[in-house]
Amino acid sequence: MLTDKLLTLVLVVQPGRVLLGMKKRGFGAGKWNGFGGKLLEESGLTVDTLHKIGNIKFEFIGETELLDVHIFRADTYKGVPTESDEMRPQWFDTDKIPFIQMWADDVLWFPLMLQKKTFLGYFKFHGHDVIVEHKLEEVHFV
Ligand code: 6OG
Repeated sequence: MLTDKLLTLVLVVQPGRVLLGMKKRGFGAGKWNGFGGKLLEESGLTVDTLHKIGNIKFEFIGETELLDVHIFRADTYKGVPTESDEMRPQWFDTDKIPFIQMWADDVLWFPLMLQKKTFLGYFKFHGHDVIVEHKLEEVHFV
């Protein structure tokens, strides 16, 4: 049986650039990603408005937890991106996003995010690197 684990992911997106954090420990360590709600605070930032842009469910073969990740976009923020024990923030030009050092699903949905589209997805992973099955669709309500 699969149990759902709810998680959030926040991407700060500005014209031509996106803020990512290098996850230093825990789940996804060694990968660039958006920020979990808590990690956004830890990185020295606050955001005013979060736009809900997506929901992706991740299944990992052999594991019983289904990650139910709710994805938000922030267009403005306050504060200075600051390294914490868990995350090292860095801006990337939108044409130089380091997909090779990111979760394999990101290359598929980042283009939708950058076009301000909203989407629903499901990804089944074998280990942490290989996608064996996926669905991704643009929707108008997330
Ligand atoms: P913490 O352990 O930091 O929560 N997350 C994923 N993000 C992407 N882009 N792809 C995935 O593919 C992900 N699986 C989880 C959700 C982990 C953070 O990582 C995100 C959370 O923001 C498998 O609390």
